[in-house]
Amino acid sequence: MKQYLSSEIRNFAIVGHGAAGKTCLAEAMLKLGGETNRLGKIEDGSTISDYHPGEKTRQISIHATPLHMEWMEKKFNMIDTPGYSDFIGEATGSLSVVDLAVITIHAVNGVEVGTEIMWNQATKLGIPKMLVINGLDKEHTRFDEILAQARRRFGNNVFPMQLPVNAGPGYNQNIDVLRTELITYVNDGSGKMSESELPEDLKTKVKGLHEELIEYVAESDDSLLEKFFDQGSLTEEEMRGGIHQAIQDQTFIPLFCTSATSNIGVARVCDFISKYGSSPDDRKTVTAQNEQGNDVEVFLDGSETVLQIFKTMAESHVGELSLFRVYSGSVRTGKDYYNSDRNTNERFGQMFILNGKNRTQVDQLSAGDIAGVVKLKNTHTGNTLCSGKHVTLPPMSFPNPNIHAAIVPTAKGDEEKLAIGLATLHEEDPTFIYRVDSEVKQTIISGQGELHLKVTTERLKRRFGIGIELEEPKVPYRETIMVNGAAKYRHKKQSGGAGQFAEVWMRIEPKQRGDGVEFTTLLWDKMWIVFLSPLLKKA
Ligand SMILES: Nc1nc2c(ncn2[C@@H]2O[C@H](COP(=O)(O)OP(=O)(O)OP(=O)(O)O)[C@@H](O)[C@H]2O)c(=O)[nH]1
Ligand SMILES: [Mg+2]
Repeated sequence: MKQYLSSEIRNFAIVGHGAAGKTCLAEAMLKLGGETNRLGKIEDGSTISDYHPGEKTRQISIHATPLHMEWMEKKFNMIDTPGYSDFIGEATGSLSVVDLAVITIHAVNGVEVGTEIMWNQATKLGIPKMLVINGLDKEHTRFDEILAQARRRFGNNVFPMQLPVNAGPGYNQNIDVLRTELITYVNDGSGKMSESELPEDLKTKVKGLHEELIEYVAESDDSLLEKFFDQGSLTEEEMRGGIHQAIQDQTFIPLFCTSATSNIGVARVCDFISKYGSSPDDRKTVTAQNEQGNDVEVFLDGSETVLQIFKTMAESHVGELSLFRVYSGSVRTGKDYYNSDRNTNERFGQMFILNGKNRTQVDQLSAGDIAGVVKLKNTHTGNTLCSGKHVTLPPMSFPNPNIHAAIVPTAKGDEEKLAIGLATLHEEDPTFIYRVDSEVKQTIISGQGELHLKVTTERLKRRFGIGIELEEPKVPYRETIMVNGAAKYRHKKQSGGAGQFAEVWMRIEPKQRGDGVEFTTLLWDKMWIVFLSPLLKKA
């Protein structure tokens, strides 16, 4: 595999609500890119991206899957992410290492909660976005409504680069707004297309939009604006830089139309990403910290290597792989890099680029590229490795867990296996957390939702051969004093000799929450008065 320059790389994540067609879109791209010769189906469990057993049986994506292909001499590093909210950490983690978010919207359901979450996350990370309305071959699609909805939610700068001509079963034509032409796709899944002149009625439909697009682009650059006033229009060539800049500035959010399962419209999405999409050159610097804890800039064209591990995968067919993105310099097999988070050196062995479970060996990578390296000794997700001055890139942020369960091995003596299994799964998925609670004597696992815990514990059983059961986590029983109370006890004993007599008075009063516990004893002649304040310590 050739070594690509940063300007030739397109790193993007395909994100969106569950079942919007992200995996099918990735599959159609891989078919176009020649990485597969048949369009795999979700229903058959035959897509390149959803290859894990849990994904095949449930017919949903569970893991972020790195994929790659070449399109118009550009290397696409794409990450297909799950849309199901339980696996949101996979999607947010992926967004933090790409330069473009391809947000997929369901052509019938429109903008959904997962669409908005991904939009907001990409915005937070400062990543440019493009939208794809997918599934336009379905019945009851609502393109115009969804476009209006997207504009309401995401802003009027959402702009349709294409319009579907015959949405619904048999869909195979789009209007290309940039070129004002009709694109007709062959309905055989090959993604092949032909361009022709627009019929008169469609020409009028698209005329206004085309002019709007030129104005948008002209406004992104003064010299283009001048040309626009001189010539009254702009050619596609002249618009190229303007479109790229407008996407970077997010003054313009392009929207595309596809049917991923029939490979309609996908080729134009690839063309667009290749010509106008972000490359690592658009994020030339990242801020890291030096050993003294001061901010320092890491430059893409720097000569020393800086890379970050964004995901760890440990699977039977690949062994343990650490996926990384290079932020500066280049990376070579056989070289040592310093892990600044763990203060240890790591020798880089074999490196691979992946397409689901298929891997291709690479020996050298340029800044901006993404790949995996086989088992490192002591490196974990989020760690920075470097060759020059020691720097640490900001840690990746993951959502907090919101559901908990207690896990128990069914066989005696499996406790150690369980500990190793839980540690491995946490390493692969930082949103899966475990801890041993010594108070209730249970091992508590935590995650994003019931399905997340179910899927993760299934992997624990499958991969580590441990029989386990899930139980409700116990709640430690604690009490507190809420109201005032008083009691009196009299002790009297006269069984020969000197008699015994005592009286105990006790008063209990609540203190302010968090003020702790206070015991006061007053000894008063033969009478003891005991004041007890509440047991508020742990309440
Ligand atoms: N008719 C039609 N069905 C589609 C299209 N794209 C996806 N589907 C179907 O929609 C379902 C979900 O597709 P996926 O590609 O798994 O969707 P996803 O967004 O990857 O789903 P998650 O990763 O689980 O969030 C599957 O049954 C697909 O066959 C499309 O363009 N047209
Ligand atoms: Mg998927």
